[in-house]
Amino acid sequence: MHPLNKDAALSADGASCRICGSHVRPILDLGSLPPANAFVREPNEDPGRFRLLIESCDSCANIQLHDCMSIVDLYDRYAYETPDSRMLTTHYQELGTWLTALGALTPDTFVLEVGSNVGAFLLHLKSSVRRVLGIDPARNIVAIAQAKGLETVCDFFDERSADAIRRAYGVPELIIARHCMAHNPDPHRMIAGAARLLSDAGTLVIENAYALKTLESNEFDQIYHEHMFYFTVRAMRTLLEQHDLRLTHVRMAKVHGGSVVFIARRRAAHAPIETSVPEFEAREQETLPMLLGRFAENVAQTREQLRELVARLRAEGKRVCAYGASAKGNTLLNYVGLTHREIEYCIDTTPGKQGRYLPLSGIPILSEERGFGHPPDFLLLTAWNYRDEIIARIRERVGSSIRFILPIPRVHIV
Ligand code: DWN
Repeated sequence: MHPLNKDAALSADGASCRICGSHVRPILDLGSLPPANAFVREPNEDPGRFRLLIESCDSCANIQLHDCMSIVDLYDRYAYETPDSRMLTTHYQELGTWLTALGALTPDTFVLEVGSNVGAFLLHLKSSVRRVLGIDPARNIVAIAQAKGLETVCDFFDERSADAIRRAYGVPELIIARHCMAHNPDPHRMIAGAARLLSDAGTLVIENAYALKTLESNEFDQIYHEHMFYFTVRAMRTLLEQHDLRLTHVRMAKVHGGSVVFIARRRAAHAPIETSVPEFEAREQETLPMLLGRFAENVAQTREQLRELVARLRAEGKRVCAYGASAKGNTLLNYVGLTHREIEYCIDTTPGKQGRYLPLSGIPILSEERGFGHPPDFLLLTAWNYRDEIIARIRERVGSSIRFILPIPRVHIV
């Protein structure tokens, strides 16, 4: 694991909104937890702990992490590889169909994906467009994408790298940033890069976990150091407008616990604004204060319920393991206080995670082969966002003896 610089990692900007500069107020403090993808080689290895405090802005409805770790420390080497998932594949298909219907994706399109990870989405598109290019800051992850034959630049995306891309590859008609716009303390830098590089009639697509869904469904485990923003539509529009970009469409997607897809074009292109934009914003205005107000209480309740449930099962002699060494799983386990004493091991299909331990909780990560050798009684689904496909696969493989603990939206067993 890449060593974290514990002294120089944090940067906090007083208490102002990093999108519009207004005053922010605290919403929820999860305490100090390890970085969620800091899988360790030894159960007791200390990856450092950093505060997870989120705050909200009444002016632009932005929700943000107060303390931001250095992005070099977070992404120089990176543990997350987009998994093979039926749900994600379906999402890529639906997203492609929508973008095609909007005229944003044609056989003549050059697509740049920001935060392209191992290239799952670009591989899906590659044969049907003119050119695909990825950019991602994690060296180990870029090497995997390149080995699949995907052109991928290893860098952070901003105005500087946007200029380098223009010089080396030309101007993309479509820039897509899926689940990475929140991964930077200053999203203005990424948006500025897109605004500089995009073709005049081009389309910028941003996908991110949707703040309203995170709050409504009590998905507090989405809070970790990589997620420096929890975007609402209003906050995203405020951000885009500062770069002469116009938010024209908004749409929900089922992936990652409920995501939102934003479409933006240059203001000068005079693209019409779909009714989805004001509709989403109206709903946010109506419900956000109430959702923010009760979030901390819901989170505390989940902690108590999950602790009690696992303690009861263990007292009854049941074996409890986890499935999915996800980033969110580490927030869940460490905030709730579950360790290798309660959770025997965690199963995950990512080869690079197997053989390591979850940070702080010290839970070993095993392959499916090893994990299902002697199946547990209960699996805590720490990758609950793939719930249906994971449960179906395990039932097919191991039978129906295993039961599943779902932590979200309320602790329950299926
Ligand atoms: O924003 C982010 C999201 C999109 O991805 C990142 N900051 C980090 C990452 O978050 P995560 O780790 O919570 O994402 P996933 O995709 O929910 O992680 C699922 C984990 O479960 C992965 O380690 C892969 C694993 N998995 C598995 O073992 N078997 C997943 C599936 C679908 C499976 O069948």
